[in-house]
Amino acid sequence: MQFPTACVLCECNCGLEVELGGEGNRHLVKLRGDKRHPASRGYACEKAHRLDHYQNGRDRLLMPQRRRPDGMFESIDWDTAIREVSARFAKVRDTYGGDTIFYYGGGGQGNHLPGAYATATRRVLGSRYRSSALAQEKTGEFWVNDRMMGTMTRADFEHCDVALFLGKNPWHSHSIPRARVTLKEISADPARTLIVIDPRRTETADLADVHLAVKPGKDAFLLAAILGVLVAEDLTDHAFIAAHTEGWDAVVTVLRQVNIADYAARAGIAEAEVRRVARLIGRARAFASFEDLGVQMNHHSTLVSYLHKLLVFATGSFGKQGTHYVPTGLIEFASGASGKKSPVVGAPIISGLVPCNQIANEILTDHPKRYRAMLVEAANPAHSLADSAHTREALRALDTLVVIDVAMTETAALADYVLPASTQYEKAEATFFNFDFPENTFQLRPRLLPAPDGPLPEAEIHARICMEMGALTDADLAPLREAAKLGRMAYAQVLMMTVLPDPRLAPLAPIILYRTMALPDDAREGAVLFGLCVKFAMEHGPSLARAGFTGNPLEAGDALFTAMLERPWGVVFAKDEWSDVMPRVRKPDNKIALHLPDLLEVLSRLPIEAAQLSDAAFPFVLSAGERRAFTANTIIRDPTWRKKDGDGALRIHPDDAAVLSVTTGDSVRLTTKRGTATVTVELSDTMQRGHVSLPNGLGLGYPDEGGRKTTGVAPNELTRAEDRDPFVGTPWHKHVAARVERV
Ligand SMILES: Nc1nc2c(c(=O)[nH]1)N[C@H]1C(S)=C(S)[C@@H](COP(=O)(O)OP(=O)(O)OC[C@H]3O[C@@H](n4cnc5c(=O)[nH]c(N)nc54)[C@H](O)[C@@H]3O)O[C@H]1N2
Ligand SMILES: Nc1nc2c(c(=O)[nH]1)N[C@H]1C(S)=C(S)[C@@H](COP(=O)(O)OP(=O)(O)OC[C@H]3O[C@@H](n4cnc5c(=O)[nH]c(N)nc54)[C@H](O)[C@@H]3O)O[C@H]1N2
Ligand code: SF4
Ligand SMILES: [Mo]
Repeated sequence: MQFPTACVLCECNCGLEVELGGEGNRHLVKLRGDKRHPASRGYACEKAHRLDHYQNGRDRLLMPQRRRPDGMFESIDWDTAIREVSARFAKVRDTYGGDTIFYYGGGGQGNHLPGAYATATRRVLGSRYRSSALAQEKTGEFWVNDRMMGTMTRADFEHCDVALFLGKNPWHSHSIPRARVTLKEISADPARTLIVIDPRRTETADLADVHLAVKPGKDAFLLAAILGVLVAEDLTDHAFIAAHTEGWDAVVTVLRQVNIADYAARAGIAEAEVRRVARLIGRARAFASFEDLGVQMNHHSTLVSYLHKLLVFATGSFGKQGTHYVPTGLIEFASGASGKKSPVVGAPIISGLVPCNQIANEILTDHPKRYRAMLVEAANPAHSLADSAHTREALRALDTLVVIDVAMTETAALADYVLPASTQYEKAEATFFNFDFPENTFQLRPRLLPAPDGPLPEAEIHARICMEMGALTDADLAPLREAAKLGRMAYAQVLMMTVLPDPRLAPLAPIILYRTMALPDDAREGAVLFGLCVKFAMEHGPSLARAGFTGNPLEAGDALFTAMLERPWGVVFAKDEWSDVMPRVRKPDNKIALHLPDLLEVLSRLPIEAAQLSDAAFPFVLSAGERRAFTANTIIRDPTWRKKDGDGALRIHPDDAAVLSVTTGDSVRLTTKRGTATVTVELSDTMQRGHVSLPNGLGLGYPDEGGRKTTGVAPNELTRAEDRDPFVGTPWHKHVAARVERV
């Protein structure tokens, strides 16, 4: 039997058909791309075939763990765990205020439902501050987008004629549906052009028509030079700029001052190549582009995000097929700055998230509003945040650390309580990372196999905590349970009349739905989606109707939810028109705001700023955390899942290796301002001289004969929290000053 589910190793969540087998029928033995999935349409990369290493990891947690006074963990039963965890949080809340309880995580690449249920727990705890990995990658882009458009954009690579990947290697990291198919199509078509800006000759660059091997960290110069050419050679879209934007004149004034030859040289690219690329982009029929970690975790990251957007808008590459669009999401999760600041260091909160690089600083202080307790769910900050040693110290300094995870992670190892979650194949799950256009899809994956005795789905854990803390009683739930027996419409009406208008109950709606809805057992954790479907129907009726879900919001939302249950391989929930895009710009008269004075100011003094960032004592630039064939954050902990690059080698140019007299397989000492590590090298002429790279997701401990063995280097043992963007605090993980020495 083949069951529909999805791959959980990257945000694409390709639809899969899976056959179970092996011991107890608990192994994912045969996996293949599911043709019925509306976005991935049968596509899957090589990683999906290794998913059983996730489902059947050896460091799986089966019982709640409590730290004993001697520092060791002991197993406890769930009643004790829920009682004690609730009491510990209540004590922190009642003594110091709920705003000292910090929430981190809420989802990973394949699971976003925990975060939806956690909103209830956060409310009960009075917790106000939170963060997730987005605040160390995407918040710069969110901030720029919000100021320019009040919303976000994505790009239509399937229909573009010129594609640009900026600091992004979709061959391995994906992030767009069926990435390799699309890349190969663009590459093979003589009428289409693939441009890659990356210091390394990546697998994507190998397919490209133009590869600009920018000097690490110099993208701001390169983009400024490209924009300078667009202006100097009059390659901009005057009609678009006049009709749909504000503030171009101020931008042009600065762009005219860009010394194109000098900036191209600083970026390490021949001026003629810069001009060629500017012309390709300026004359494109449909230009689509994507920026990612290579620039978002690098010097001048917010400035680069801004320049990148200017490139899109100056060429009118927005709102028509093959260009950029504003997707219709089931929920909206990206927003800008609220003006709210973090309580201790006053860091800007973007999209509701405290910058990751400031979290430890918010704890390691005697400030009265320091975070005292933390709930971490589906994330591994002790490994993924900058400066692991500093993060560990901060996590240890908390009164209470509770971790909800499937495995004994680096973060769980520091916790006071670890609550074992069922895996993503042992409960219903979904993600909200669906951004396609004009049709957007959503997959509610039903449970594939039962959880073993012990672990619980997060929905259940949050429900128990909320009930234990007295926020919700059986009396509150009784009317809904009764209504559920009468069918979904009757149920929805009681929900609308009794729960939503009640300020005490409304924030607990996710838990109430989970506890009272009549649902098939294998989709129970999907309950929260019912509320989201109805909310979506209220806000996006026309998109939903075009996708075939009609009626009043309750009927249309219910029809969508029903379709999710009936089509577990995925549903098209929104159909849009390209003409819908422009009106989605949430600015006066729907006009895009091109003039961001603070960022333009940085641009005008770029050479001075850049000079301050170099450091002669460290001749190498380390990209700490590259995506490779067998990396998937820290989702799979078993090192044998990797078919190649088992230890996660340090890639280095052969000429640099020759100077050091080392070759592939040798060990070198890698030193940064933060730490030092011994690592195996791999010679690779895809690297530039002076640039070395380490993969992400390595350096994990895993049970081995006679103890735990760590494989590879954890990148954040080598990074510093202060190396971050001055505006929004995103880290510079792709640009770590380093030294490499022979051992
Ligand atoms: N296989 C795999 N896929 C993944 C993941 C994974 O762990 N493994 N993780 C997922 C996640 S969470 C994310 S956020 C995405 C990230 O996806 P990507 O951003 O594509 O991933 P990276 O490999 O970290 O960085 C991309 C590129 O930036 C380049 N780069 C380094 N320095 C510079 C620079 O100065 N300028 C420019 N222009 N480029 C530079 C690197 O050479 C690299 O090719 O991947 C997702 N997909
Ligand atoms: N130096 C450096 N640091 C980086 C990066 C880099 O490129 N370089 N990349 C950054 C980026 S882009 C990202 S996205 C982050 C990723 O880092 P994190 O956001 O910390 O997340 P993951 O490593 O994906 O860890 C996911 C966790 O979820 C657990 N898990 C899996 N399934 C379930 C489940 O069903 N329920 C629960 N409760 N837990 C589950 C896994 O065991 C794992 O512990 O790392 C960031 N850190
Ligand atoms: S790793 Fe990403 S691209 Fe590969 S199969 Fe899984 S979800 Fe799809
Ligand atoms: Mo990420």
